[in-house]
Amino acid sequence: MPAADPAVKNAKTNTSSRLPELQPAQKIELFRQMVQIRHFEEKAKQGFLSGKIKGFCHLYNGQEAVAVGSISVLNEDDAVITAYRDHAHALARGSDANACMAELFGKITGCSRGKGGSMHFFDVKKHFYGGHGIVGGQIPLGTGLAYAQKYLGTNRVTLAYMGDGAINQGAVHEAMNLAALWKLPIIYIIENNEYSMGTSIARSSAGDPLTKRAGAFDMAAIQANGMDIDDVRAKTFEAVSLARTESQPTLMEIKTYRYLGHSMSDPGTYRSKDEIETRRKNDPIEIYKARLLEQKIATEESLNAIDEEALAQAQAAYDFAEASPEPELETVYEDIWTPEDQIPEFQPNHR
Ligand SMILES: Cc1ncc(C[n+]2csc(CCOP(=O)(O)OP(=O)(O)O)c2C)c(N)n1
Ligand SMILES: [Mg+2]
Repeated sequence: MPAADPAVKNAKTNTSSRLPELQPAQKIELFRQMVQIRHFEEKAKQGFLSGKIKGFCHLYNGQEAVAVGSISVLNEDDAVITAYRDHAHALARGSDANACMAELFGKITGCSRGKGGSMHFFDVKKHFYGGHGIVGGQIPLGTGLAYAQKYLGTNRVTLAYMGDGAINQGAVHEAMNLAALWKLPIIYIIENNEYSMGTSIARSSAGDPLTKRAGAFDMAAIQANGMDIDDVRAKTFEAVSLARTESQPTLMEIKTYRYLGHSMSDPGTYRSKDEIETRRKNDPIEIYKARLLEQKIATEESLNAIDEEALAQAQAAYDFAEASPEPELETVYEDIWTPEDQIPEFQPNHR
């Protein structure tokens, strides 16, 4: 895949602050997170195929550098919100892998107490606000998070992710209009994996690049290569700096590719095996691994050990999920929103 274009020229991007160079241990941590997500998804696939995970299940294989790279430039109290392909974002935000796997299994130990499933991970303590099944539905919600962050005088920002299909939803444009008007500290990230279910981007979206849409709102825009975690980090950092220092929104398009079907129920008849095999050769984990080796930051053996550890962790999460109990029937009446249950950090007296 060719490298993504540099910043789109209508961008009012901030070039003053520079992305700090990572320490070797931090680089290895990024590798670890991507590998953790890959193994988690492979286990989820196994759970679904064996009938233990039911309902919807959208996997993230191939897209790991997007969630890990972009979330890695955030502060811990910044907000993250995404669509239904949400396992990676929760894990990159630091959610417990056992609780995530248990959510897939519909168990009470899950991050949404087994009542959300794959599409509805949630972890308020990690400032992760879901996991949303309505295409584009998380974008007005994310815009609301950014509005609250600004209104309450916090210096926090929001990353709101969507797919390349979601950018065509009306509510996305309504939200972007308000974010530009009200100068909200939000970064809209389009994860362009080239498909909306079985429809290729060429058949679903007019206008290339998708960041052109930002021009209508005089909003900053930037593209990144989603197979290169360093590029994702650098570009997201620019957008986050603009949001944090000038309270300006940005539309990002991160070019990526998903290796597996849209969901576990997708037979995948709309693209060729050759296409997938070719794209797998540009794997974000392998690219980063080669870079770490070239920079002599790690050895082949040490990275293989991380891989094995991540596999063992995914297996442990799987075992934990299987052994966990189902939610009691009465829990169906719990966790229903009331004013007293509002998220504490968005209460007016909270800073
Ligand atoms: C409002 C709405 N319309 C249709 C659907 C059915 N649907 C689920 S996923 C999807 C495709 C979205 O593709 P994209 O935004 O590119 O995200 P990706 O799955 O590639 O991550 C569609 C049409 C839905 N969930 N919500
Ligand atoms: Mg897509």
